[in-house]
Amino acid sequence: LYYNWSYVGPDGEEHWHKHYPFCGGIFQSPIDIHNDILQYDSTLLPIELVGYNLSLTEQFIISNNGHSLKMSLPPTMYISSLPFRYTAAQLHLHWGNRHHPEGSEHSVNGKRYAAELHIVHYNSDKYPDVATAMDKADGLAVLGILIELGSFHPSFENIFCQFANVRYKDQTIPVTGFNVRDLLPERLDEYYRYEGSLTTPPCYPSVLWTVFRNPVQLAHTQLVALETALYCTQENDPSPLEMTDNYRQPQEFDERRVRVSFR
Ligand code: SG5
Ligand code: ZN
Repeated sequence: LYYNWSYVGPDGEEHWHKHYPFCGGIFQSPIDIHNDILQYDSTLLPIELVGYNLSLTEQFIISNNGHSLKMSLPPTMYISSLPFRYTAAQLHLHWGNRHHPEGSEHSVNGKRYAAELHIVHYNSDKYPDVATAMDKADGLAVLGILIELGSFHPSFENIFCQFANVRYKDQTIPVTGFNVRDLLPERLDEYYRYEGSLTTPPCYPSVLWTVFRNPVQLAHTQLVALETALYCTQENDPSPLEMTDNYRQPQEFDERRVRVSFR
């Protein structure tokens, strides 16, 4: 079912559409969020999160799938301020490399940030699980958190301290809970909103995107750890491939508008 894809070479993003036609289709993400396409929308309410403070006695799985680093999230965690309940499924990251540490997917007025955190949720009012929801127009809601270079962020260490255990593709490690709210910016009322897609194959146009206006900061040491710790390949692979630059280029956005919750 899942044909090989990558961010470079003969399986790179310009070839995705051959095996995954939606990648050449409509409503694609990410985009450059620039001033000319913004439209203030007074109906955009502050994002409200429930259950983001994960239990210290429960275990969650961090895994490397060869494209990113993911942490599974429990169904007790959801967004309550959208027209449907969107229940959390997983979080993952996109980043650049040590020499070009600009690896966010969304950019703002042409400026790419260092990295980007995605918290993927599915419409649990209408669909039983994320796999069923992921190709439905109202199936997914992803929160995008831009990451810039700055001061040390202790909460990200809950994930980053596991790098050594998931260096290679298909490795997994259980971790105990922490407060995922702490990975988000302080202000949850200022954000960009548009209808888009998964940023990786199969690129389904099923995502209600929320990208927060304010970035969070990681220290240089934390960014370098993210950029150098992981591999796209399995442990015994004779030609190891570093997991870097796992972001897609901005997609065309003619006719579409990004709604903004702030003036
Ligand atoms: C990453 O981005 C995720 C995908 C995610 C896509 O490739 O990969 C990881 O987190 C590494 C394990 O997540 C999975 O494959 C887990 C099932 O795809 C989905 O979330 C499908 C529902 C695309 O997500 S994104 O548009 O937010 N970037
Ligand atoms: Zn993503």
